[in-house]
Amino acid sequence: MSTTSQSGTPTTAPLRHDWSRAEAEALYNLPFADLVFRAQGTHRANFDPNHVETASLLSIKTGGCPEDCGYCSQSAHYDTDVKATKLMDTDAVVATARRAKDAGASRFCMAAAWRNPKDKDLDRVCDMVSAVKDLGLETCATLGMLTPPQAERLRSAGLDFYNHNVDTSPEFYGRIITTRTLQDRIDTLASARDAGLKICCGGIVGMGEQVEDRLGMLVLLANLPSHPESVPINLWNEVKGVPVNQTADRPDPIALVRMIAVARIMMPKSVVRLSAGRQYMTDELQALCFVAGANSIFIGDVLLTTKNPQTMRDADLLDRLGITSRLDDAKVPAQAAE
Ligand code: SAM
Ligand code: DTB
Ligand code: SF4
Repeated sequence: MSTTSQSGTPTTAPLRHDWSRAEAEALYNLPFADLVFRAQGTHRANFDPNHVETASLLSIKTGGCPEDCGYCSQSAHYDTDVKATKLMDTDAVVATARRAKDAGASRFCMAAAWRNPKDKDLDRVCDMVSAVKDLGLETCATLGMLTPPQAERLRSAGLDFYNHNVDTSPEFYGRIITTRTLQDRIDTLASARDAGLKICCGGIVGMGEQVEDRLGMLVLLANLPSHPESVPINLWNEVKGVPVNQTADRPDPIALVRMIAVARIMMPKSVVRLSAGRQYMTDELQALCFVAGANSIFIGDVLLTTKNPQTMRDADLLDRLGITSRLDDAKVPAQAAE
């Protein structure tokens, strides 16, 4: 069924993979009300506008990473406060996943600070994935670059989503990371997709990039062979000791809403996650992002190494907005959930 919004724009038009920068800019520069109206129309045509997905993150292997991502607390290239740890035990991961489920998470994402997993580590991650899946959670992993056989093994173990971000525009990419190329990332996304995994792919804003870079990133994502099922938009969470400190520039809140709206319009069926950086956002800004089409958040006091809003505060905000989520049927009170 195709519907037409009051602005005459079809809201369930076929998915496009040929977006130009000029088109993205034209959307971005619409008068704010027109842009948000159009994004909300697209959102309503594809999703319940009053529901958000709740994902929970766990760093299963922290720090000591050989990559030089200039925003990251876990890179071994920089002197940050993060201490490197070994890969967690499966039992501890599963216990954390169970708590996350009870606290209202629908998806559990396991993250490791690797350039790529070694096959012996992947055996253990596959065990974790199977056990977390058995709890009835959606599973996601983010482990760095994957070969096609590694992606297939993860899929066979029960992995639903693979998170691997493009991070920024092709033009700005080299200013942020030198140890792996954007093409490396695109190759990993292809391996994951070919193995039947759903893709979670987005990036970061607030590192000193221009609006054109943010739009360039959205065009890159929308023009992938298939749209990522999940698109995380991270606002850079400040980390001491990394190079991005020298360039960081938090976007104007209205610019962030505009970006979310453009993401919603260009990738109408993708879940857009308001990811890192919600700790800096007011309730009003988050509410505007939800109206503009964001429909997923990370819950829990910490992301990987940085802070996230308290679950109790999230539950209260969603309640005030009349937004449903799995937080509504959490088994444990939000303040005790962490
Ligand atoms: N090591 C794996 C990789 O990079 O593919 C997985 C984990 S990595 C932490 C996942 C993503 O988190 C990065 O690609 C980046 O987009 C985001 N991220 C990392 N540090 C961040 C920060 N300080 N603020 C916001 N987002 C961040
Ligand atoms: C994503 O795009 N955001 C998450 C998840 N994928 C792995 C990570 C955010 C990390 C924020 C910085 C930290 O806590 O270290
Ligand atoms: Fe390593 Fe991932 Fe951090 Fe880059 S973002 S330094 S790959 S943990």
